[in-house]
Amino acid sequence: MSPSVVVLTGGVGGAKLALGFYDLVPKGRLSLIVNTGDDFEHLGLRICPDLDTALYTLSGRANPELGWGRANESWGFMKALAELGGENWFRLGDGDLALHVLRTQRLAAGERLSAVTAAFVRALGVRAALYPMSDDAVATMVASDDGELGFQDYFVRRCCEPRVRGLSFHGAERARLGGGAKAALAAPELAAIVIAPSNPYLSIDPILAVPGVRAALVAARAPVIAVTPIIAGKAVKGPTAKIMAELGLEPSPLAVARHYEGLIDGFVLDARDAALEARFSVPVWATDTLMTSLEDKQRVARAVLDFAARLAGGGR
Ligand code: FO1
Repeated sequence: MSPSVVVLTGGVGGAKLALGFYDLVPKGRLSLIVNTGDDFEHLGLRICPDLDTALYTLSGRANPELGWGRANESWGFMKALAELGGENWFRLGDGDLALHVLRTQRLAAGERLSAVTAAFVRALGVRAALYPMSDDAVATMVASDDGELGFQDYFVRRCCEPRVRGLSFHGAERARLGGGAKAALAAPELAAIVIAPSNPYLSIDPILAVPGVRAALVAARAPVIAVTPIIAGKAVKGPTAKIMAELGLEPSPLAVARHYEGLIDGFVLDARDAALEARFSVPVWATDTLMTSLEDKQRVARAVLDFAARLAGGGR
């Protein structure tokens, strides 16, 4: 059987790397385990932003300007909503709305989120598995100077402005890792488990908080490799560096690798930070990790696979 790859991912940054793997790994051999701590109910609809970013990215429908939602979107619904005095701080495009309406309907009819997601994956012709980290509800809560905020309240409504004091993942202790994700992590043909360059605190930690995920990473025969979300002290996108500073951490790839200590067998560092190489406690591979073009995404994905092969050959 051809080798498979599992990617633990949040939103935009993770989806970019996943797209790099999508074209590299034989079709059907890529699995994403996706953060659902950002999910929330809005206007009566179930919104799963990271699952949708992954779905739109792998199906070639992602909005490249926004980083979320669909390309070539129209906004008639939002205009009409605002006219009627509805909440418009969280923007739902007309095409995107169809996904949220259908998902809400199917969940209300008793289907599991993993099954609904798999149906969308098939409908949009994606030949990879997209697993929500759990079918059970987990909500990322942000303890801030302005009190405890729901994730989207913090991230979108408040534009990540409040100072973060801590994060918690409500419901995680009771959440169960889905069967598909569990099987993907334990597959004998697995070549690598990749922790995407998503925000470690907001996007990856909720996945790691689901009971069984950490143990599955430790037990995996394939190397576990994290890709840096920090380049030269800055996040490529989003509030990773700001949150690290607020949590009293130096915004550096070293701190990220330390955060994953005990779980990872290797760390992909950006070439701009190559001077830090000797200070890591796991093997490091330095490369240009900025992913703008499709070629960049494939290049980084290839580097991760080469690194995984080297680590596997070296007998971890
Ligand atoms: N992010 C924004 O910054 N503003 C929005 O209005 C917004 C709407 C939105 C709608 C659907 C969806 O799937 C995602 C959306 N996002 C929006 C992105 C999203 O909430 C965050 O980027 C993620 O939760 C973080 O990964």
